[in-house]
Amino acid sequence: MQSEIRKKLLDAFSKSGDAYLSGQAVADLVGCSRTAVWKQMEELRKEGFELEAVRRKGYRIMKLPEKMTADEIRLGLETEMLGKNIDYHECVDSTQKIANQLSYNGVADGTVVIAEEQLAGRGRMDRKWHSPKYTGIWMSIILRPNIPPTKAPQLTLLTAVAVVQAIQETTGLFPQIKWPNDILINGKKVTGILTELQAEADRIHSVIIGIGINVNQREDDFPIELQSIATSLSIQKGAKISRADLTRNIFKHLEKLYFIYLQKGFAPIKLLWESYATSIGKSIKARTLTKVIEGKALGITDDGVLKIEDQNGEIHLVYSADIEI
Ligand code: BTX
Repeated sequence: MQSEIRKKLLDAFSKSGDAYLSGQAVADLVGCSRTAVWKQMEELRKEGFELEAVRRKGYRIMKLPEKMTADEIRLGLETEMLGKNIDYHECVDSTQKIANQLSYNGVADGTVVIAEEQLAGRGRMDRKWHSPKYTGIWMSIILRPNIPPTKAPQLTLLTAVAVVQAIQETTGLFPQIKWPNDILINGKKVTGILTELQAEADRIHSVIIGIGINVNQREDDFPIELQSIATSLSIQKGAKISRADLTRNIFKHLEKLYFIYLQKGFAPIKLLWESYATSIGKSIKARTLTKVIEGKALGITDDGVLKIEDQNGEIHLVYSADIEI
């Protein structure tokens, strides 16, 4: 109940922008007493929101908190289902672990687990994902699409497109995608995506999409071994970036593409993905678990599988690999 009031309250402030909202107007919009409104305002203040209260005019939000709270993300959120339910944590081992558990317990489609810091952030194949406090976006999104498990890799590609679009909209930077899931700026990794499944042989229960974005790290916030391969949006932009704005934009773009995908399939997403891909048409080396394939990246199949043509003209389909360009 309290959180419902809070959601409506933030919704009202999102719509009012810089204008003041009177206590009575808020109470009417939210559908509760003025005392309840006042209590919620105090809660927002405790979270770090700076609120201005002016007699006979009402309230408005002056400054957002340094931390990326769930409420700050909700402020101005335009989605129908994605991010409506946010499970926010200060510090966790891995948001994937929590999302897996929540998903198993039947939580709503579009639920997102977000943490300010991860102590054991996971990459693919049990690799580590460096996730220091207050600097990045570390989140796991739970989706329940009605698709066979074989199609799940398409959602990784779809997510990469959504993240690129959201980064462009929020920062003006132009990232590129390296198959299947790395997002790079100037050749350095700014985002990693990890997709995990809860499924039976022919049916998906849920897809858990883990997204890690380096947002406000400085060069020396990265461990030495990552400094030559990783970067953050703020290093590239030369300015601090609002993590809440970017998160909200990711929800917006991801939901839009996801709805298109559910209606029309992968074809429209594939076109977009190819337009952002850095490796297509180039000579690449794909390291799979069992072998190394060298050749020209021709593109992806309708299922999101990478096609490589080697120097003998033989076409290889690559389902999972690390790519060197
Ligand atoms: P990946 O296997 O493609 O990339 C992992 C590799 O990337 C590491 O071995 C390391 O070389 C490098 N790396 C580690 N941390 C960073 C970083 N912060 N920036 C750039 N490069 C790095 C990519 O796996 C998938 C990552 C998903 C992370 C999200 S965060 C939220 C969710 N929870 C969780 O535990 N994982 C996901």
